[in-house]
Amino acid sequence: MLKKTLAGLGAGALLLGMTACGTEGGGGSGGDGNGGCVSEGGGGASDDGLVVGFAQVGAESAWRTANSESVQSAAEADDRIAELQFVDAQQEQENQIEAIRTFVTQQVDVIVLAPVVETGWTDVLTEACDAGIPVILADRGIEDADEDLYVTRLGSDFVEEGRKAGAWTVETFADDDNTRILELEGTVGSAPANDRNSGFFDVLDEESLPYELVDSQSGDFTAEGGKSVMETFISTHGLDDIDLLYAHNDEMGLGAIQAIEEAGYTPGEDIQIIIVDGSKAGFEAGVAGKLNYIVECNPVFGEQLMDVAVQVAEGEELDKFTAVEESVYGPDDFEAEVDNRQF
Ligand code: GZL
Repeated sequence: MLKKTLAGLGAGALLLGMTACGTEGGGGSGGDGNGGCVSEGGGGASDDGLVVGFAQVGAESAWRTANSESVQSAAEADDRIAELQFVDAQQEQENQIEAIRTFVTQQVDVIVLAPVVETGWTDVLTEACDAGIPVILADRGIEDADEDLYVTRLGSDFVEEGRKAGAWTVETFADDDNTRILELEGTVGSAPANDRNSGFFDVLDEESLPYELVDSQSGDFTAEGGKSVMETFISTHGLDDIDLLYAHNDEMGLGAIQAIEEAGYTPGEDIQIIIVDGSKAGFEAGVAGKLNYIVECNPVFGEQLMDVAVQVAEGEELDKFTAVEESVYGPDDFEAEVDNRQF
């Protein structure tokens, strides 16, 4: 039975420590990182199991909540894991940096980071490396310059997600002489925002679709942000000449749908809408005809992450990136899939 305690950590970050009753966390025994950071560790778990520190982005979306639940329940069920020290960084990079420094001080065996943005990690990941603690990236990535400071990334191929959205757009608007697009971008500087943008427009350009990006702003992956930005789009551009809204996640797309309806337009008809994630709420909006395409981004990879943590602690060589399986869904799929959604 694992005991859960909740303690404040830094400016608003929440530390959730799960420990087997009576079992203390293990010392750092970091595995051999791939690339430049090779620690003398690699001794694997102590007799009690691994102590894993996880610096999570926050709780901004259904996707994030499902991801946290998947990781926490997988750690709780896995006898190889003695303790998961979970920090909700409230979407603030400084909270994640502080959490990593705490993990180093406590000499956890493995650090897992879901980096809120791609840059600003060199110093703190070097500190983890110097302490002999291997780092795994979960979900989002960081800039290539720092790729030697983590062992592997387990998560989605965000460029491919953008390409899938682009391919549907090219097919859907193939006969139009100019497709006018609004884009709701994710958190500024984050890998999913950067890559879902580049993948999408790469395909439109490769296929020579005539289009105009009328406006693009970040809604920070939240419903409030999506609604607010969409209200600004509507007041600035109107919707009469807009063909498509490309929202980088469900929450922003659902927030935008509220704004579109409040402005007297019919989402899914007056303006076609693409969302990325595939939450139950997203599929319910699809069943209601309020959006037109869903690119799946899978948050349920907790068990796979525990396997990777054990492999890393034991110093196994791993590929730099492991993609989780994901699909796409159109209007003919929404009804059949909605009850299968896990978040
Ligand atoms: C993608 C993940 C994104 C989701 C959003 O892997 O980082 O962050 O698409 C979440 O819903 O906020």
